[in-house]
Amino acid sequence: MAFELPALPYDHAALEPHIDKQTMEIHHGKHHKAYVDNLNKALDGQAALAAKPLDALIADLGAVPDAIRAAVRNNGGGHWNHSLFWKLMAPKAGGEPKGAVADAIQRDFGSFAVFQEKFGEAATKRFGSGWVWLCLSAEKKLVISSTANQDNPLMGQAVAGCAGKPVLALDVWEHAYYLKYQNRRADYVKAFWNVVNWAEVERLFKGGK
Ligand code: MN3
Repeated sequence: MAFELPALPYDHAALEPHIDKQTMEIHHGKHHKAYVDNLNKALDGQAALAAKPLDALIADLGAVPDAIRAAVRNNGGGHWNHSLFWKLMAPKAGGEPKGAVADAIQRDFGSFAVFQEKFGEAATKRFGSGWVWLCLSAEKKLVISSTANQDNPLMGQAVAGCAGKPVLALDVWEHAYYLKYQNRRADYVKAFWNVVNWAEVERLFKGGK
């Protein structure tokens, strides 16, 4: 069974005016699709690896042959990251979280405002292309980190430079915002807060897959 591009859980225009329709069309239909296609291409003839669930595949890159490891890391990471990212946004969403994740943000950052500031700082400071993460650590603490390219915390400390279970993610590749925001990454980050699907963040925080 080859990996497949998941459908967007809403219309391409549903996140307007914060994330524009054309960006969503290209981001999902071209960029994400290319990660899926290139992952399948890399795994051609690798039946055992191709049969693994995606999270298990990218969490154990040591099991991937040298010749295709970079391709699996980049494209498997790209597929996993974007599949998560679409669900972390929603129309008529955003604002402040409620419930258990709100309490944990308060506990680990002092306030929602401080958390937003630190997450935004990680986003603007990430040089080049990458992602910003809010993860639940092994000690059950919420931590902010960022990775380059399509790396993610599932790949572990040694590969990605961070670890933990992602509960919130932000794509800071230029392809995620350039059409509408050009070089203004900080404005894109500000807009992101209007579309965060906190119900999904809460579900992941509570142990959902
Ligand atoms: Mn992207």
